[in-house]
Amino acid sequence: MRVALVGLPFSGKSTLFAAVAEAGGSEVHLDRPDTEHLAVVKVPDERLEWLFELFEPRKCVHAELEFLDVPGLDLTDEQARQRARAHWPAVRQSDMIVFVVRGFHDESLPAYRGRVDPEQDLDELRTEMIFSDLEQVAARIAKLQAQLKKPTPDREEHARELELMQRLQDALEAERPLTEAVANEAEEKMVRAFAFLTLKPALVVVNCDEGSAGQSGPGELCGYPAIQLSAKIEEELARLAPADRQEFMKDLGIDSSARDRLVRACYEAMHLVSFFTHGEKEARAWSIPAGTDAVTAAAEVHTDMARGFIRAEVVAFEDLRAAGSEKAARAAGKFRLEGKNYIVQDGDVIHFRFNV
Ligand SMILES: Nc1nc2c(ncn2[C@@H]2O[C@H](COP(=O)(O)OP(=O)(O)OP(=O)(O)O)[C@@H](O)[C@H]2O)c(=O)[nH]1
Ligand SMILES: [Mg+2]
Repeated sequence: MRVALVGLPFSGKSTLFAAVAEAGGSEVHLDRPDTEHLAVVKVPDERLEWLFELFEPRKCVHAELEFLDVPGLDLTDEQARQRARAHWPAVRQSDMIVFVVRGFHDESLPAYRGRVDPEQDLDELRTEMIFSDLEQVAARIAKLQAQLKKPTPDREEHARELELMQRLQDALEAERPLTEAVANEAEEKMVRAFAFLTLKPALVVVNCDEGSAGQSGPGELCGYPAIQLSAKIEEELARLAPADRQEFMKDLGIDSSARDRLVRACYEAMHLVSFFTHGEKEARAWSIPAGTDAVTAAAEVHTDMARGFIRAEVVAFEDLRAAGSEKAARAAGKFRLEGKNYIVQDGDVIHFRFNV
């Protein structure tokens, strides 16, 4: 899963990116400010660490999330805007968008358009995304209309798609969310290849003043879920030794690091859940969309496990932790045998039984 950090110039994207990447054990080299940078971040999960200590396999393998640091989008003049638009394809290839907006005040760093106003910044970004999606929709409509003039065998399908694209166009022009315009799964399939920006899960990070770093923030902004943090403080935190970090965080009233909060918020926005597997070799966390069935989850681990799926032996993490050991959890009747259609729950510890 890839998360794109998107924002207007100098909102603190690269500072946040560095903080998250460094805390996630990955080195960052921000040598070129005009290109995207990618970092792979381990998803923190104390449940996985608990399992690792209990079962003592050789390795502990965290789930991973990719963060893409996108250069700031300057929309103040046409030339800059052209350059900004060159970054949308990379954002389209990402699974979700994190808007990083400036909420900090700093006289030495002139604010974009002379304002520190997260809502207006978000509105400007959203308008640009709508514009970009509209262009794609218009191009597709023109193409479909041309095709419909010819007696091709796919006429019916094209007509259906044209009707859908026109509906999307109406929604975008009225600044209504595309999620409302796409009516069902079949339509969702039809639009998937376009990777519309305004259809992506999104989250806002308000990069606030250092003094507000410990405050919880607005919760929601312009209809997006929002969190608040100070990128600058988080970057300093990420560089400290873990022991000093705890103390510094306590002083500032920060209860969890930017990486932890951001990753958690991204999981929520993408509706991802985690399940765990363990064996002699490793204890491992896996991420899947909420609502995934057992056989699809098994395919994540190994295609053979899905092909030869017999049963999933499942214990909820909290039941295992409460029992204290696998043996005790079994004795308490906490292990279940589930079939292919079982919907995997967040925190399930699973042993797949299969036969190939
Ligand atoms: N005071 C203050 N300055 C910050 C904060 N975050 C970033 N800055 C400063 O703002 C400037 C830009 O930070 P970057 O992280 O490079 O911002 P960016 O959004 O990546 O910038 P572009 O990629 O050029 O759009 C740097 O001088 C940072 O030190 C913050 O939370 N508080
Ligand atoms: Mg940057």
